[in-house]
Amino acid sequence: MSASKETEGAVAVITIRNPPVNALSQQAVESILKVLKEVQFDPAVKAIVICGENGKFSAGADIRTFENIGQKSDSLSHFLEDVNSMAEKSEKPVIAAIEGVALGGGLELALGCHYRVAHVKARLGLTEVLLGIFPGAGGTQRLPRLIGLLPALEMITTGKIVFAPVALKLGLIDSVTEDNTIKAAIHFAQNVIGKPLESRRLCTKPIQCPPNMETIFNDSKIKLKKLFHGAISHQLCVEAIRAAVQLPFAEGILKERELLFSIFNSEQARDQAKARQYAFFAERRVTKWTTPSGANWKSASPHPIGVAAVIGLGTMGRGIVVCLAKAQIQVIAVEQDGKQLEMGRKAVTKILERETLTMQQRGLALMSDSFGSITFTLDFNSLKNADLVIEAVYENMALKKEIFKQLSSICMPEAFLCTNTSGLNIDEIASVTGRPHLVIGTHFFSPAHIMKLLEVVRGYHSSPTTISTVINLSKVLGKIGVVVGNCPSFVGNRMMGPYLHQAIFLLEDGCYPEEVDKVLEEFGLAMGPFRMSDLVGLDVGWRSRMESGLTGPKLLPGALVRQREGKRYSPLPDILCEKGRFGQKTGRGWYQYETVGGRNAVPDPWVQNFLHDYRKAHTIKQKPTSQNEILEWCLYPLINEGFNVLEEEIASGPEDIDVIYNNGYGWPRHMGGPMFYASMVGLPKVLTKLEVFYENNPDIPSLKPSGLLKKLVKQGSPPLKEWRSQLGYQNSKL
Ligand code: T1G
Ligand code: NAD
Repeated sequence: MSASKETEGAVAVITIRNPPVNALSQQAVESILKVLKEVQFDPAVKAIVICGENGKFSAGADIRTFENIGQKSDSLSHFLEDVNSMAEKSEKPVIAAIEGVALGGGLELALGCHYRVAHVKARLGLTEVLLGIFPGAGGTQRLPRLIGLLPALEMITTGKIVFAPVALKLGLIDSVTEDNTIKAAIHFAQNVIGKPLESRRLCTKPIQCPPNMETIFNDSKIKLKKLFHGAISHQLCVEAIRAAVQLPFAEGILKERELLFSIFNSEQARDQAKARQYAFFAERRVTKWTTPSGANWKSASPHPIGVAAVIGLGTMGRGIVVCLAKAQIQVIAVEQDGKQLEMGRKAVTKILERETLTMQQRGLALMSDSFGSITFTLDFNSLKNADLVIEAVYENMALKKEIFKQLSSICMPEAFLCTNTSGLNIDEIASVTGRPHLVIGTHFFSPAHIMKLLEVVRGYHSSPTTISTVINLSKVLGKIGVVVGNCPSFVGNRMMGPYLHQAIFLLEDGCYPEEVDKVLEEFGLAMGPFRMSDLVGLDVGWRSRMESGLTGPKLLPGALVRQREGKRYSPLPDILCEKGRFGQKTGRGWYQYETVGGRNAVPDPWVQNFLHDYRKAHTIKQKPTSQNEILEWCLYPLINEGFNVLEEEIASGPEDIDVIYNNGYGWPRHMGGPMFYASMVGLPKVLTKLEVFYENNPDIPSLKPSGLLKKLVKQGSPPLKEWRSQLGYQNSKL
């Protein structure tokens, strides 16, 4: 952990060294400060270049030292600002040579430099807000002075990362190179030796401000509130930028410090920061997968995938084709008939056109001007060339088995066979093939080209190489793969079950859809259960309930309306479907929409009357339910199912579940994930509530407290990072 100096003629090159990402620990910053002072006083040095070792400038403050988030990051930020200020005041030009990443404090350091030269593939951003804090080393004061108020507001409040070509357009950097960045920066430095530096010091630069600034700040706060419900750091970013506009630089720096300090002084803001930082490390943790049999990320090597095939180009298949093509993988896209093939082709082309536009806007076209080629075909024999096949046909076991049987005889013996099923038994699908060790679930989320999550469902026979190959593929696709076990609905959807049932029971008991949704959306979920059900389509669940005889023609005669096999059952969603209310796709569901396919959910008086009549017909007494009760009724059963999932070794740790919820189910990151949230609420409280719920509702089995939850409480509720050690196999072979 150090910074070293070499000289190239009159140019001193300071290299930051703190692998793997040159994070700015206290020691690293001290070291930079020391070398920077040294070169200031060296008469032979006429210009200074700052760079990072191993192709990375710096990923900012060392998050590993944030355990005591308050004190550490606060003092580190002050210290880093001293370095930035020293670089800025230097009488010798200081040039940042940016390769790889300049994020958070890394970019703040670069902003203290007089010039910035970046490699074309470098990524730059003030990402602190995503960790629940905000730039505390002058970033909120310097960035608006450099690139203007509006772009700075966007970058700082959202943590947006830009690639070098866009950074150049924004004026964030002075030069882009495709060659050796350090050499380019040295060359740049030689050319600016002796030139006046005053205009290069951002601390002296005025901010160009539009006249309607107050409106801009207020609108920004409203927008951020909608995007990140209840998240404090985003709002504080706006205040810090407001200070940059209203105050002289030195006072702005003090205000930035004061605001940062306010995060550490507020319990809620501190908890949010802890949750975000936990979520960051949880995503890294899940890459180190392990299975009950002892296979793990270290023991298996992935196979590269050059050619992939997708079967079925419906909602999911088309998105999957796009992901693969964008990752420059050659794709064979197969459909069952000409009409579906043509529809699939058109849909894929349209998404790719949109993606190209977005990539151009983000300055990415320079790097990847081509997608992997796509062959659209009806010919299953073309699958013989694929290294890996992803099946995405209708959710029907007989059909899937038929297809896997065919794949087993057509595909190369070493080809991996994946299914996108959202909950069917992987082992049953694998059983019809001659290679169950190469069969695995790849559960993408809709829209597949956007959602970051991939549940990788290991079957009983899935080999470590198969798991490793799919996890590696998820990285290549820019996704986060989480290895889970094989059980009905896997992890995410399985935990959704009790949550959705409970939300519907709340309607029977007196709530309205908009009331329940509001509570969960204010909590921070991207969508409440009813808006989400309307988006997915109520018919999806209805069909599966009909299939399993819970409703429809297969329902046994004499079944009670509100009970199935002794358990509480609500027929409300079935009745809505019988009335043709499938959600957005029919313009009516739990809400009404302005048009068929409309997205703007409006409370529907019809639903309110219907619920009123239903309660009356079934003599259900309307119970008043507080907002907090709604939250607990919905979230605690979901969390309880999470503990069951852990106990059954379906997920290997609480981090796995939280990563799934943060990336696939719109769980707010500043709440960490459902298991992290449970640990913050306190396990004894969650358990006590569930015990009461279950005692009063013995006909709802999902309320029965999980054995693992009880065990953890009995052991004094250890911190989340110790839960794994309570599970059967975790970490045993790591
Ligand atoms: N500190 C410590 N470790 C870090 C780190 C950091 N800032 N960034 C990454 N790592 C570790 C990571 O845990 C992993 O470790 C390894 O590096 C490789 O990362 C003063 C207070 C840089 C884009 O928000 O976004 O500056 O798991 O697997 O996919 O105002 O990591 O192998 O043991 O993610 O190539 C702001 C966070 C800090 C950047 C690389 N900085 N990092 O992605 O590899 S706050 C950030 C990232 C701050 C200032 C404030 C990404 C990456 P391990 P990786 P990657
Ligand atoms: P879909 O109905 O939109 O598309 C299925 C496609 O498969 C259709 O285009 C159909 O023509 C094609 N197909 C059917 N039989 C075929 C055959 N024999 N050969 C080739 N193509 C055939 O379905 P979807 O929503 O894309 O779902 C596909 C799979 O993904 C299902 O298993 C589903 O459970 C799962 N899934 C869906 C979602 C979602 O939100 N829609 C999310 C995750 C997983």
